[in-house]
Amino acid sequence: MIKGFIFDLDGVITDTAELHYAAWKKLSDEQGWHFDRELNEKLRGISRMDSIKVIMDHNGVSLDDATIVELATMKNDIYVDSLDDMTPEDYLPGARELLTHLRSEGFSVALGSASKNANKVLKQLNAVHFFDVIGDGNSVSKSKPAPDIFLFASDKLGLRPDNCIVFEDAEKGIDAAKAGNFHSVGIGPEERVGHADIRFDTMKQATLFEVKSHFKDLF
Ligand code: B16
Ligand code: MG
Repeated sequence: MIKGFIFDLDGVITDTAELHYAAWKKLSDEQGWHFDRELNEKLRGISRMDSIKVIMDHNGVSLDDATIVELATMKNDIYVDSLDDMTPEDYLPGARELLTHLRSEGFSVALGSASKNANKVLKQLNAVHFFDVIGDGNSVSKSKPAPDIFLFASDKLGLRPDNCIVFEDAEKGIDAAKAGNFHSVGIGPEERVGHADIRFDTMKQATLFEVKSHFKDLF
């Protein structure tokens, strides 16, 4: 039976991808690196340190570890500053409605995000009260496609993975959900999340009614 829901943050609750893009673009321009939206797509759902390595590989750059950390920190400072402008108007359409509905029906709800800034994002959105457990980039060391962040969340909720549905917008996020034996809902195009148990183009379509209709034997 489904008792809990675990949500990714960027691309599911809110679209911070655009802010990550602007911050990586500023850093890349300063470094003389090529960075565009196509490359930004490859960073969806992966950690900050993995992200900078993808950008460096793409540019044929190699640097010592201390410099890599310094540059990733510069990007993060730009990103965190830009979060100040985020408001409760910045939920992806349908996300707040779904979270409200889950609360009113008494489901357990957790966050399972790769971001180390998830708490700040949730505060800006005024979304903290929707979550019983917050799993973020500080909770586990192995990032998606490893299932660790979702296992952390289900464990803290006191639920087995097969009692939980994971919402994810990233290919590696769905891989992680499957690796952990969670049910999965993909948000986005077929080529990205077509391997989820069920897929919606946007969160607006992913209502509790639709989700229950798909997983009807589990409710
Ligand atoms: P930070 P999610 C992910 O969020 C983003 O999709 C990814 O682009 C970012 O690199 C990662 O968080 C780490 O974020 O630099 O804030 O720690 O989709 O897992 O909610
Ligand atoms: Mg995401």
